[in-house]
Amino acid sequence: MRPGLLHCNAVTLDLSRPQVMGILNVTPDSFSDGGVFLGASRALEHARRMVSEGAAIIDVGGESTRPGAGPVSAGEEIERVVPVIEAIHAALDVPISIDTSKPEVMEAAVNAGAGMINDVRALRLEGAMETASRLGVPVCLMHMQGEPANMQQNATYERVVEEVLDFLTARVAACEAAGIPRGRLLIDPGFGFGKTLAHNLLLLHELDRFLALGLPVLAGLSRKSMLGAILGAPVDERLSGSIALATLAVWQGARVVRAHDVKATVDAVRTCWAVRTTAGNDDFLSLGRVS
Ligand code: PT1
Repeated sequence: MRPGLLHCNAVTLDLSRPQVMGILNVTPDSFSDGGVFLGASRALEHARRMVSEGAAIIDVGGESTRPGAGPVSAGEEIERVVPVIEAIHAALDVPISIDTSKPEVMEAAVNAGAGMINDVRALRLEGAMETASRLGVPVCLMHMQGEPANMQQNATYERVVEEVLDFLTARVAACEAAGIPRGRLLIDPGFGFGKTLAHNLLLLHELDRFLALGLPVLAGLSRKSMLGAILGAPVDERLSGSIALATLAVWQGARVVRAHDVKATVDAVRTCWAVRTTAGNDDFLSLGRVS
């Protein structure tokens, strides 16, 4: 088994180079898609377009986790995501991740064809760890302080990078203890999840320190409010800023960039990687090493 190849339910995700994860929100209140992709056929159409633009994985989410978002029941989440996952799984040979924290949704999504779990709560909900272990698919563990409903109200850290690193290190150990091997894990510092602009900037500036865990790093920066704060731009005018942040993340070693604007992000990621891996930088090709 080649290092950097993740097996996602009969399809593989090649993380020997950085890849783009295309965002597919199936929530009525999606923060920038406005619920436009409700309905499995429209969702499939959007997934097909993202794959044609170079997305290596499609992230399907039925619970909004943007700041201020409220909770959704497991039944509602399953009703939103399962038809979409079934449609993509039947039509496209692309890995599908399920963006959820609920064990019932993880189970229904993997049974419908999802091949990865993307959990912003890092398997901390009751039953999530055991379910993810039993399902046997790769898992992305993300850091969040608080809950989406209130996470931006009182974000405090003494040393944000160290605290996020310690949290992820502990969650990786908990996964290993529960029978999820390291080779099945990705880590994510959780940009915008209980972090001020200063925290987000420092986490991105120091992102290469997360490579010390020896696991692929995922970065979700697309259209986020840190760009609103930097640029003073509304959510539909953050493309150039999103591309700049994606480029910086890949330069620092991120292997998955979660993005709305797939074509532009794929071009930026490929270009950045060409420079990053040119003569003298080939040690950067091996996962988890800082050049
Ligand atoms: C993310 C992520 C995610 N982000 C992973 N999954 C969201 N692994 C959903 C804002 O500040 O970064 N990594 N799933 C979307 N959540 C947010 C959070 C959207 C903050 C917007 C903001 O604007």
